[in-house]
Amino acid sequence: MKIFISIIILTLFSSFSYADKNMKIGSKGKEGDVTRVIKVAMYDNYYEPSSFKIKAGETIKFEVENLGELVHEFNIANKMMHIKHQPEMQKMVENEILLADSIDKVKMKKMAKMDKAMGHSHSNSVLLEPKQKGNIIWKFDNAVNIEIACNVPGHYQVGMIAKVDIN
Ligand SMILES: [Cu+2]
Repeated sequence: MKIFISIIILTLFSSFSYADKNMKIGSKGKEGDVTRVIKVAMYDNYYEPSSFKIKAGETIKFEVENLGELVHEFNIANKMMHIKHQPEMQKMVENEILLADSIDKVKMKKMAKMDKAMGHSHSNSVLLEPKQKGNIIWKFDNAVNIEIACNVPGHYQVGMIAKVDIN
């Protein structure tokens, strides 16, 4: 019973802390609505390009490639969401799901059954091992104060943040 309750609390906590529907960050976009494709490279610890100019309402496909030697995240959110997401990433490190240069996918899947946050399944984020590629299609409607950042522990703190101008 105790375990059951803590699972519920964890689930509630992670859904409140991260996937807040009232956050004005835009929403997951559809392939057919894509108006522009932007290629992004992730290095240790920065993005190339390091800033983005976006028109309000635009649907962008980000083709992200990790060219660094560490695991990196490309996460479209705002500062508050990044700060709230960081303890989840820290917990993934503590559970040895998230390693410096790899992700233990088997452990990730297993842990995600107990704690959804450990699955790192977010439509606004892609978490990539070195040499991996991933895409995010994002519709920038009703999006304010956006930051694209990496929440692998320590990376946000050393400035792995890309500025996003929306107008
Ligand atoms: Cu990073």
